Amino acid sequence: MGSTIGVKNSFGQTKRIIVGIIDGAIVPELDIAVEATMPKKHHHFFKINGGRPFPSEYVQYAKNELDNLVNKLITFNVLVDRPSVVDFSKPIVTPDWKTLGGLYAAMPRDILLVLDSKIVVAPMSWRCRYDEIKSYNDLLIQYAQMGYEIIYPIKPELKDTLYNKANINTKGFNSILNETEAVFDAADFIVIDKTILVQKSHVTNQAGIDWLKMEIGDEYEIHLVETGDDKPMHIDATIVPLREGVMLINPDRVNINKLRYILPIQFKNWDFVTAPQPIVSPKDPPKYMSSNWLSINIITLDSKTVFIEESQYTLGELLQSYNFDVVPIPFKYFQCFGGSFHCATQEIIRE
Ligand code: DAV
Repeated sequence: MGSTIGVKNSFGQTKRIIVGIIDGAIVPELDIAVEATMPKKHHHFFKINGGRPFPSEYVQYAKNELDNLVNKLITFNVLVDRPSVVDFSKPIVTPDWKTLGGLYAAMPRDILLVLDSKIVVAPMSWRCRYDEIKSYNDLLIQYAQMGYEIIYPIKPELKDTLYNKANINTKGFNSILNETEAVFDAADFIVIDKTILVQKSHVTNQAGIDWLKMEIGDEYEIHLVETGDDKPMHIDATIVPLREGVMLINPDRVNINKLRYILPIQFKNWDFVTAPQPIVSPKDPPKYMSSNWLSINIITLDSKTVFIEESQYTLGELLQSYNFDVVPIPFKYFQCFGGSFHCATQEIIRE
């Protein structure tokens, strides 16, 4: 390994990446935060199974898919790190509240925001994710020894007073979070060199964005992006930068003309590419925690190579027409858990 650390170029060659694990994944209970974001048709599943393990056959298949993804990354000479297995089956207890259990360490994109050689640990707003960082502590110690600066915001308390229950079912997006403390998930941010795009969502509030501005604002320009996502939680199935000058767009959530208008000047000449509708089969396992738009939750390893779910061939054809080398990979069972390739990974070194 050379001496380079950090993500030097957002579209550069990926050299080191974290891939999440699905071991011991626990179903979150249907609290306000989960109810606000999870598909209505699965609310009953959360109500009945909250605090218990996810169906073991889905976990096992997803684990195989993750291992296959890791092997694929290795063939591209990428060094892969994995979080540690911790027990998510125990309740999380604070003086103010108690959960039935934790969640998983499947989605490093949600919890770690990598800004060159700074790693910000997201102050997440789901109570079941309060201790999720434990799975990453061994890695963070290693990264600190390599020269990364690990940044911890004030840990949010996540008291009842943070959540506006009345906003769960309003028409259009009204966040269930108020501004009583700073919270965000890293997956609501897109980092393109020194520009950061961020959306407010049901897991990211203005106080969280302001905290990040205060922490890194001299070095990075942070731009708020509003989309038409009426249940926003993470921006990475809505707008997906692919390489310098090319951004994939979810046409159900984003009006390209509006987006072009609100983005800063450096995006004026970018190609905004309309993604095809997701390909869905009745035989697909349930997407308990997301929409079908996980189809565009893809990763670009460098400015040419893109990993997509193998069933999304219309997306593959579109990307090929933009001169990408498309690598189709099976990932349907992992998608039961709320993410796809982008959520399941976090680049640590990119040159
Ligand atoms: O359902 O579109 C996907 C992103 C999850 N990290 C959705 C959200």
